Amino acid sequence: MLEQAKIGVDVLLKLEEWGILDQVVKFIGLKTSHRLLIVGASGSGKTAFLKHLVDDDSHILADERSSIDERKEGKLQGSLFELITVPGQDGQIERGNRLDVYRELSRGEPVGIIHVTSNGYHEGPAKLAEVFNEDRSVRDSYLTERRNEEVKSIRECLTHLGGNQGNARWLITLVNKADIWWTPEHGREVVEAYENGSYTDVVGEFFQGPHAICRYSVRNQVFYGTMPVSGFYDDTLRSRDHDNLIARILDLSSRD
Ligand SMILES: Nc1nc2c(ncn2[C@@H]2O[C@H](COP(=O)(O)OP(=O)(O)O)[C@@H](O)[C@H]2O)c(=O)[nH]1
Ligand SMILES: [Mg+2]
Repeated sequence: MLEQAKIGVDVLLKLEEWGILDQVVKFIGLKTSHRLLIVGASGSGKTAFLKHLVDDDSHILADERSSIDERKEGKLQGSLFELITVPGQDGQIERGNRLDVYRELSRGEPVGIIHVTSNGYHEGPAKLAEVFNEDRSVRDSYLTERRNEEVKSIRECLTHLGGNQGNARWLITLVNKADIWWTPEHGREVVEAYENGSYTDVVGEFFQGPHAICRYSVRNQVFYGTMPVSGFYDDTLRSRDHDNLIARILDLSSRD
């Protein structure tokens, strides 16, 4: 979704396949503006995703932590999208900033929410010994703890923006970093855990609007410089997942 981006042919084909091309064409003709909130646990990939969407530059240093919200604007076929990330950490400053942004977004026009998750593969300032076993596999305890953080982050967000009176219009759960966890044998299970597991129960408690779950990967990156990518997630899948996401954003934003 680059500055002044046009909708690509593959996205149009997808919209046609879903039977919503007319709805989206009508919507983009209105050239309206929309707010998108990008939330998620620290290290799940929010900043990289934002840059990837707007600047086409996803290079983020692993220890580049943001303590306040980051905002960028992108135009897609004349419609303006304002994208806002909030910091994921638990520190006082970060939490305060996050809650300020939620309060701001609870007023005015409804908001589309993109929850960035990554099956627990959060990369940040953690010590390698916390993340890896001696044999260099990732500790189950690390992944479990980080997956709990993912649930915590969406619960907190929907506490403020969900509910009958809430300003959340739709939710996309981005299951990011597919380059790490996607394999033909087990990749589907990872996505299903977000579709059917306790994650969905928590979402359902606070939000009854439209919810889509999208596999995604911003880039290939060796996890903590230690664990290589799975090798099954190639550029064809990456661009297909990206088109699917853009089509889904257009679908959800253009519904009445
Ligand atoms: N392997 C992999 N790493 C990613 C992906 N997206 C982001 N990262 C890396 O994960 C780390 C944390 O990303 P960042 O955007 O800072 O996370 P944030 O704390 O949620 O803003 C960075 O080192 C990113 O380069 C991805 O799709 N795959
Ligand atoms: Mg960040």
